[in-house]
Amino acid sequence: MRRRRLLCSLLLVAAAGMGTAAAPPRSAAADAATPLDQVVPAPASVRPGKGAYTVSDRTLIRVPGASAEVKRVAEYLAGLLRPATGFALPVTTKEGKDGIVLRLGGRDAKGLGSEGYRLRSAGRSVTISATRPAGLFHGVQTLRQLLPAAVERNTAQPGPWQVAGGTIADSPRYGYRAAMVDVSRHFFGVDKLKRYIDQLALYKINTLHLHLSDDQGWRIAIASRPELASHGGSTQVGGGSGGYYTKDDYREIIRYAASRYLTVVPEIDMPGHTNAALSSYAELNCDGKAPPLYTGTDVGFSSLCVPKKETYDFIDDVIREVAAMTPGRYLHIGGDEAHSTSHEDYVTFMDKVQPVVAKYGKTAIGWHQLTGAHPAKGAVAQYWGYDATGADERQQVVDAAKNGTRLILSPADRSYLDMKYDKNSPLGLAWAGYVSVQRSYDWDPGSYLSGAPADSVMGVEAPIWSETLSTSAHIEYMAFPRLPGVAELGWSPAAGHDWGRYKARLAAQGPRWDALGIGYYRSPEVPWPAR
Ligand code: TNX
Repeated sequence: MRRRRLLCSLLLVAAAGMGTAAAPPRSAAADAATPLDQVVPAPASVRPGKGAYTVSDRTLIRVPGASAEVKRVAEYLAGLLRPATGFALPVTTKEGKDGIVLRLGGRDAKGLGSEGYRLRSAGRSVTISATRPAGLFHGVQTLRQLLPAAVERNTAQPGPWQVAGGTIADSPRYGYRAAMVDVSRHFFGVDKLKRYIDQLALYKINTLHLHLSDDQGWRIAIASRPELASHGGSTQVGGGSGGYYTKDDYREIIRYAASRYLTVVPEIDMPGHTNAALSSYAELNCDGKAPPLYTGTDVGFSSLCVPKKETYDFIDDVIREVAAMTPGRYLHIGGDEAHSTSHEDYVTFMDKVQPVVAKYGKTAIGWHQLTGAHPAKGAVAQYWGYDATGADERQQVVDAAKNGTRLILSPADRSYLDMKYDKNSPLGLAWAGYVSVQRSYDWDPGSYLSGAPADSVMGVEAPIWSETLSTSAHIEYMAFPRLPGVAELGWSPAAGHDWGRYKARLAAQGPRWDALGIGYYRSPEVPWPAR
């Protein structure tokens, strides 16, 4: 099998090489310009046109009559393009028909929703129109992918910098397109999160879910409960010093994510996955004794003490402070794998905690076990089951969806980026099986949970649990090339879903990741161009 794969990829490489050598001579424009439909996620609609726009040393980035926010998007675009092109690319509010134009409002922006955009490219200009700055930002990501991969390098490259002619009209299938990082099992500092946020933005992900607490570490400073961070955050899987975000760190993550049009969803996991908290405050334990910190990778052994009043004082403090620091509307309360909490206690606990989330102005998200209790009105359940998930458990989720609970889909055997690709993966876990690149892409969120109303699906998420991952390189090796597939499921219309065509588009992202310094897994399922 391995030899066959190796042979296959050698043949592909050989074929790619031959193709270039044997191709008839073409104009530089045709060679350089990426067809408008060759981006990830696939745009909702593409109309190819004539000619190509060339970014040059005379190109202006125009933001006619623009707000400060649109100017920031324009400066972001300029910041992306300047290093590799070597051009000045000044941002100007002057009207004009040439250059790169970012336009808020106008006829072209109509009907594309709060995140959609229209991109028109022709000989003299590329214009991106949107009703909201988020749409302009997503349009900028498309424009970026239409330019050669070398545009991602941070030193001057030869070009030419051409954008194929035509029109893209694009808007997302789902409003919730998330990636999760488990910063508890291993801590990832602010700079590492910023790096990942930049990578998520390239694929139009709009939500960053942070798994901030678990048995191995509490990662967010809570002023009324200082021991949570100072003690509970002081280690991680395998030992070592762990870490936590100060309130300023957390605000900086939120600010940076917002600058890339991502909203942060904080998760405080409870009543299980709480050893770090139980170790920090003895009163949270039914026996009043604080357990030692934990640096292993077992799950399901810890629980807050459900009958005690102290537990709810604690939860009020934590949710109040986290909610106050979080501008987004969602607050995730975990609720998974509470194997050390009786079912009765679990239901009691969730009945008491959900109103606290509402009291502080947030909407609760829980892992799908919440549907086995009484999900509050408006609550969201995040499905993380897999093929082996029991029919009853699935049915519970489906029934809740029929009763109005909205769903986020992150099936473990599809979208878990911490699952190994195959038996040779040096990192990751395999409890949900191996998750190949095709497997992570080849499913439909709209029909995945049969019986759940299609409109109960709020979106998709790609979580990355960090039991085996401790560096940005680890995250990137597991996320690339699977993350873009989940991003496409969240953004692109179901009608265009096609693994065969997708893998060709995905392959073209490889040189971009090389330029960005992303050490991705060169899966043999994908026809990567030769390096
Ligand atoms: C299950 S998914 C968990 C996590 C683990 C993960 C590892 C979920 C809600 N709980 O505690 O880290 O598996 O893949």
